[in-house]
Amino acid sequence: MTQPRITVLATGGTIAGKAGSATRHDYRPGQIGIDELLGQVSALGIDSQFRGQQIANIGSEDIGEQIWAQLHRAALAAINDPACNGVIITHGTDTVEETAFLFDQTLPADKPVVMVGAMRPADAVGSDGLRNFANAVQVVSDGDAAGRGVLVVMGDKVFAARDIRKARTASADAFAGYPRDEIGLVRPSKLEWFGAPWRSGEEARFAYPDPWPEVALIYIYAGITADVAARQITGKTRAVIVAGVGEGNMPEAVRDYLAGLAKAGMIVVRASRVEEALVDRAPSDDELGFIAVRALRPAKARILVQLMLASGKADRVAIQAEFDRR
Ligand code: DAS
Repeated sequence: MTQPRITVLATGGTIAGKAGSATRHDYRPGQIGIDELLGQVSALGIDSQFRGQQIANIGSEDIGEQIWAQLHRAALAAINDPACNGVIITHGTDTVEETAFLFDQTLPADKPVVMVGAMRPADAVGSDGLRNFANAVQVVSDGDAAGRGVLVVMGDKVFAARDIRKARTASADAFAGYPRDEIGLVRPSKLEWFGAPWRSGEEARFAYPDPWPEVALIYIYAGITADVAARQITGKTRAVIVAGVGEGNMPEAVRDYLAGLAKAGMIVVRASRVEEALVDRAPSDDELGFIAVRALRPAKARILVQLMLASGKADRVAIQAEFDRR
């Protein structure tokens, strides 16, 4: 079999980070360039050809529209290149779930795109970066990896973009999935999938947004007032995602305020701040003009609504249908 040809797009994060000491707690993300990382990978004896491209070298808390646009262009170019068999994106773990979901919705599903990060800097005791990278190579090179959307490899688990979230701040086992947990298990030498690809041959679901519509995200807590909620809405806001308590609940005054916005045409989506939440439509949603998020986390719901608004799909029924099919 010929060697898989893999494009590696590097953005930084802890997988490219160094502490300067094997035991220090603080460290700087994005210290190792793609050439150095691929040099370390070549010492692992992996039988693949890599083409590296440094898109950024930052902590993923700083990733946003500008770097997303560059990264998306590079990923699409690699997917369209017949000489490339798959794409690996190295990324910080803090926002990998958002980039994964955005790309999952805006890239075709016919070539594997695998994101990977690390929880421990490259020079820490028990550093996980190289192992995670070797696992990502195993996944991206697998004949069954395409048709599952964007995948994220963390530790020995493979997650789908819709499901993954960072669930812990300090552990090499920091990620979890919901409603599905991991969809595969991987080691540098072996890969097992739990189920067949479900998106084979699928085109990108949405065009890449330009410009990005403004969508607010309001985090609900005990005691939040309608005034505090209103401060997050500007004249340009086209939709609001409410990270509600429990099953997408909020204080009555906030609900009345948002129902007023919905009456005036604003898209209002009830999501939940609970880690594993399923927010179904309630009878009151019809009356109030709200949309129920189903299983998506608030930040991913925000991206989905932005994609829909940017594609001219501002209709409430269409947006609810989109959440229902996720
Ligand atoms: N600051 C984090 C980030 O870049 C660290 C990490 O990668 O885990 O997302």
